[in-house]
Amino acid sequence: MSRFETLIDGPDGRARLWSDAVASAEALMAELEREVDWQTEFIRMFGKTYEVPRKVAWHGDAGAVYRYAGVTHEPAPWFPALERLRDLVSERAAAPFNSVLLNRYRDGKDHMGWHRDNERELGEQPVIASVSLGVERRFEFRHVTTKERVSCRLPAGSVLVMDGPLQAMWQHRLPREPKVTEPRINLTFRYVLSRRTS
Ligand SMILES: O=C(O)CCC(=O)C(=O)O
Repeated sequence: MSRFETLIDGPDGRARLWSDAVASAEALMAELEREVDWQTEFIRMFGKTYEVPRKVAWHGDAGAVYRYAGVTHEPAPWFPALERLRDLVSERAAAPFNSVLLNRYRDGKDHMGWHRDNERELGEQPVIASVSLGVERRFEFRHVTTKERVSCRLPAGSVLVMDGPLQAMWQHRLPREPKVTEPRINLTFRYVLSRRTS
């Protein structure tokens, strides 16, 4: 197994980064740009509707329905490139995944604010594996009580695995980088516990 860097490791969770885990990252990026039905998403906050500053898609097993920020995501089916990535990150993380959230950042103005992946349907201590393609961007963690920060860069082909109580104890974000003009795609593989029965 290839080498990784430990970004966070302690009683409040763990984050490990494999910088060069995905082969043919450029070709994969091009395939996802082409094949994925990228959606514009809107969220409602403080009585107003905002366009989310990135494009999104949700793929996974039938029934892996995921709700966040008041939005319900019905999964589109897996396709071979996503299945190959799922199997790769599953091995790195030593955990199964039944779904993936894809985010496409058109440039450095697109971003994701501070949040935790702590929705109920992800369970108590979710394992999240995050694959980056395209332009390198900065990624930050902030501890919820001590406010300690940990920052790293996520290059194309990297895999970041977050596990243990990390999602309870640390927030994360992808900040704006106004000088960045190239796109980036991120895929966060997750295991959604709730399955719709009807
Ligand atoms: O694009 C990224 O690296 C961050 C994605 C993320 O935080 C998420 O999907 O919850």
